Amino acid sequence: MDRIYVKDLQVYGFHGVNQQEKDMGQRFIISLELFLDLQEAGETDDLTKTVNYAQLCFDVEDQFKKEKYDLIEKAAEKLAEFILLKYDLVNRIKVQIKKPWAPIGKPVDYAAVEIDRGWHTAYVAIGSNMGRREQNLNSAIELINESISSKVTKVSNFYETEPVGYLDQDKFLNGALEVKTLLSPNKLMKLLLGKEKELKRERIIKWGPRTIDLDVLFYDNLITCEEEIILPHPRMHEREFVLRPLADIAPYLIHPILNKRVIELLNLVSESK
Ligand code: PH2
Ligand code: MG
Ligand code: MG
Repeated sequence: MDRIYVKDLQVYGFHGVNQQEKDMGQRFIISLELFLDLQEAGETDDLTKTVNYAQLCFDVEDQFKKEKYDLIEKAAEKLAEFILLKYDLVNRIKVQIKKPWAPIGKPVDYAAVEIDRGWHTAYVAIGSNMGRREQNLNSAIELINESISSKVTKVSNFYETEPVGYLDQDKFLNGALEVKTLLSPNKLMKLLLGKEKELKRERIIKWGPRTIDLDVLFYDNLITCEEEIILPHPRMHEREFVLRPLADIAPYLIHPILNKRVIELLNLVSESK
C-alpha cells in the first residue's frame, strides 16, 4: 500500500505523569505514516483525492494540545483514532511520539512509543428468536452504529430458520452484517456482548432462546485459537442459518482455513441435507 510520511513534526504539549510536565509542558516530536491509495491523486493531480499533509499537521497539533494525558501511549492512541476517523481515505496509520526532554535523569536521546492502527473488516452473524425478532435485529444494528469505532457497512436479508442444536424453542430470524471497525477482535467481541446485554439477552440455556445473538464470524483473514475468541467462528461452516445471509453480502469471501468461498460452503451444507 502507498504511504504518506510526516517526519518529526515538533509540537509543544502537556502530556506526562509528573504534574510539572502538565504545568510546564515540553517538546514532543511526532512522526506519522499514513497508508492509503495514492494512485488516483497521482493520475489526476487533484488534492482532494489524497490527504493534505499541511492540513494534517495543523490538525495533529490542535488535537495533541487539546488534552493533558499521563502517557504518550494514550496521546498516540487518540491521535491515531482522530486521523482514522477524520480522514476517510486513510486505511491504516503508524504514529510515533518522541519525548526528547523526558524527565528521566539519565542522558537519553529520547523516549518514544510507536503504534500501528487501522480499519478492519469483520463479519457478524445476528439472530433472534424471542420477542419482536426483526426489531431486535434492527436495534442491534443501530446500537453498533452508535459506537464511534465500529460501523455496519452491509446488512443481509433476514431469514426465518428452524432452531438448530437445542430444538425445543421458537424459530429464529437470522442475518449477517459487514462491520468496519477500529477495534481488536477482543474489543469487538466485548462491544457486541455489551450490545447483547443492552438488548436484554440472558444466558440461561446453551444454544437456547435469545432476544439477540451476535457472533463474530470473520475478522480480516485472521486465524486465532484464543479461548475468548476463536476465528473464524468454529461452527459457521456447518450452519446454513449463518452461511445463507452471509452469502448475500460476501459470497466470494474465502474461509482462511477451509480455503473455500462462502457460496461454496453454503452449497455444501445445503446439498448435504
Ligand atoms: N443459534 C444458536 C443455536 N441454534 N438456530 C438457528 N436457526 N439460528 C440461530 O441463530 C441459532 C440456532 C446458537 O447461537
Ligand atoms: Mg450463536
Ligand atoms: Mg453468541
